[in-house]
Amino acid sequence: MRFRITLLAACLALLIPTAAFGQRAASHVLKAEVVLTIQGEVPTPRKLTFDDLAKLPRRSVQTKEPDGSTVVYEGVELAEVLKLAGVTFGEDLKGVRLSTFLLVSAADGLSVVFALPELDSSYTERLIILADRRDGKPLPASEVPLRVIVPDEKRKSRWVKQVTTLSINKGVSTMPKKVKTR
Ligand SMILES: Nc1nc2c(c(=O)[nH]1)N[C@H]1C(S)=C(S)[C@@H](COP(=O)(O)O)O[C@H]1N2
Ligand SMILES: [Mo]
Repeated sequence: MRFRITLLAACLALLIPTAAFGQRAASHVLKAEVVLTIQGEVPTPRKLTFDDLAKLPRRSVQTKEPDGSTVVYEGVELAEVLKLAGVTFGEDLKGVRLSTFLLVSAADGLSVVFALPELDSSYTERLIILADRRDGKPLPASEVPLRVIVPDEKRKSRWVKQVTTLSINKGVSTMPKKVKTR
């Protein structure tokens, strides 16, 4: 009996610090791990970790489920993330740049298109975010590490789950010539 208790105590003594260290190590690895790649026609392609994203302002949006209940998603503004790779908005977003587009890709292979003005607060009040929390909790496993939230978009087809990559693609526009008049 005594031996068993000693053995149990020894096991616990060994396990507790190991578990605590494991947890610390795991959360550290998660924060330093690349969660998002920004590539394509951007001035500075980036590989971002959660630590990089944590430096951006937090934004939250309230969305409606089909049954009428509300869900609050929280994360960072998609345009702010693209700015980390040198993508510019506002006054700069006009002319030939209006034919460039963002492709958001997910771990399961889904890729979805957004036009840049859809993300730009100088064009629209709608705030499209890359969320990492839902109703104050981490995203469900089916949506991690990041999900695009498009408030008020009635169909959720572009609410991409498990986002891995943002790529900016060149459009086909050339500088517009003067329209001919007679
Ligand atoms: N990665 C990924 N995201 C995705 C999809 C998908 O197939 N893969 N389906 C989309 C579609 S068509 C819908 S309707 C919504 C469903 O989201 P919900 O489970 O929150 O209702 O997720 C969207 N996001
Ligand atoms: Mo869907």
